[in-house]
Amino acid sequence: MLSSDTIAALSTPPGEGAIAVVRVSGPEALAIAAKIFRGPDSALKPRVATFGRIVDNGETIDQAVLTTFHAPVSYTGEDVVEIGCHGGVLVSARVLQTVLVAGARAAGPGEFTQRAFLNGKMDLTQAEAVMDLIRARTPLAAQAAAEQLAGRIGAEILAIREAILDVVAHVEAHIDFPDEDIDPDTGAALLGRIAATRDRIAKLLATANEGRILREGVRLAICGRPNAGKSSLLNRLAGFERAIVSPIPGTTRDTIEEALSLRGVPFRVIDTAGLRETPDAIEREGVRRAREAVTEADVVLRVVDATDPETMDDPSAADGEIIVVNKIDLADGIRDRIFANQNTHAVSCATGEGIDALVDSVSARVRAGTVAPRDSLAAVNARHQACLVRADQALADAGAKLGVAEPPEFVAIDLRAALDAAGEVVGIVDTEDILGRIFGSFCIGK
Ligand SMILES: Nc1nc2c(ncn2[C@@H]2O[C@H](COP(=O)(O)OP(=O)(O)OP(=O)(O)O)[C@@H](O)[C@H]2O)c(=O)[nH]1
Ligand SMILES: [Mg+2]
Repeated sequence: MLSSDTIAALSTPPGEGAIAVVRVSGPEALAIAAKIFRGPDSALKPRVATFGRIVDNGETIDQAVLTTFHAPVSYTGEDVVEIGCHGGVLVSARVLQTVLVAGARAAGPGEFTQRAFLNGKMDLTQAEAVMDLIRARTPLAAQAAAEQLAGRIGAEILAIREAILDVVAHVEAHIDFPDEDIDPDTGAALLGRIAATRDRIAKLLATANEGRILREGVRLAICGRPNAGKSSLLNRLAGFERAIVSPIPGTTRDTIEEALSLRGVPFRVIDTAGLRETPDAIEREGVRRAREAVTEADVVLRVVDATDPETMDDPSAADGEIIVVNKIDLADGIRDRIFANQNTHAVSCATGEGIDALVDSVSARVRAGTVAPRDSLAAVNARHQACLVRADQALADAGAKLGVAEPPEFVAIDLRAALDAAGEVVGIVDTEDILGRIFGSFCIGK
C-alpha cells in the first residue's frame, strides 16, 4: 500500500550542527531530487552518496551530499532521498523549503516510520522501539529498545499467534463439520496448547514492570521529616542544586521530580515535603502529595536526621523502604548505633560520605528486583501489556468453554478475540489467514 504523496522533513534536530539531513519519501522523491540537485549524472544511483549543489531557481543554496534509496529497499519502503546539507538553522530550512516547493508535503510526526510500518518494513513493536531507542536515557534502556527494534517482541508475538491459530483451525473445523464433536482426547490436547500459550503470554507480561522502568525510570521517592536533608539528598544524587535547601523546616512544599541515571539505571527521583502535622493549607497539600509519591514509588528512601534524637529513636521503616541516616558529619559515634544492614545507610549530604554506597545499593536492588538476567532485555510496554492481558483473558475463557464441552462456535469466538488482541500488538488483525490454515492443514475431501 504505497502512499500517493511525497513527504519531506528535517530529520536532524533543528539548531546548529556540522550537517543536517533533509529526508524525502514517496513516489516523487527521485523527481524532486533531479529538479533541485546539480551534480554528476550518477547522482540518483541507489545507495551512492554524491556530492553536488542544491539549487533554487538557479541560485545555489548549499553544497550537499545526496543519497537515494529506491523502493522497496529503503527505510519507508518507498523511494527515499536523503540530503546532507550544512547544519545551519537557516540553510537547512531553505533546503527543506526548496524540496517542498519542488512538490513534497511537510511530513507529520512519525510519518516516515508510519509508512515503514504500513509498507511492511517493520511491525508495530519495532516502530515503537524506534522512539524508545531515540528517547533512551540509559544504556540499559537503549539496549532493550535495540532488541525490540531487532524484532524480539514481535517474533514472540508472532509465535504466540501461530499457536493460537493452530487451535482456532482445529476448533473451527468442527464448526464446518457439525456431525463431528470435539472428542475428549482432542479437547484435552487443545486445552494443553491453550495453557502453553498462556504461559508464553505470562512470560511477556512479566516484563511489563521492567518495561515501564526502562522507558520511564524507577520511581524513587525521598521522604522523611522536615529538615532531615531530603532536598540535599536529591541535589547530591543529581549532582547539581536542583532543589532549594534551607535550615527552615518546611522548605519543600510541592514534590520535585528529576530524571537521573544512576549506575546505568534510569530513575525519576522525587523529593517531597517533610512529613508533619501542619496548620498551613499549602504545606498540608504538600504532605498529601508526599504521601502519594511514597505510595506510587518503586523505591522509597526515608531520610532521618542523625542529630535529631526524636527520629533516631525510631528509625524503623515500612517494608521495603531504605533508611538513610543523614548528617553523620554532625553526629559523632552515630555509626555505632546504626544497625548495619542492607536497608540502613549512614550518609552526609554535606560531605558526600556514604552517598556512593547508597547509590550502589539502590541501583543493585533495582537490578536484582526487576532487570532479571535473561536472554533478552526487551520488555513490553503498556500498550502491549493491555493487548496481552486481553488475549490471555480470551484464552482463559476459551479454555473454560472447551473444558465443559460448549459448542465449538463459542470457543472459536474467544479464540478469535485472543488472536485479534495478540495481532494488535504487532499491528496485524486479519481473518484471511485463519481460513487459509483450515483448508491448508485439513483434507477437505475426507
Ligand atoms: N551538617 C549537615 N547539614 C546538612 C546535611 N544535609 C542537609 N543539611 C542541612 O540541613 C538543612 C535542611 O536540609 P534540606 O535538604 O533543606 O532538608 P529537607 O529534608 O529537604 O527539608 P524540608 O524541605 O523542609 O522538608 C539545611 O540547612 C542543610 O544544609 C548534612 O549531611 N550535614
Ligand atoms: Mg526539602
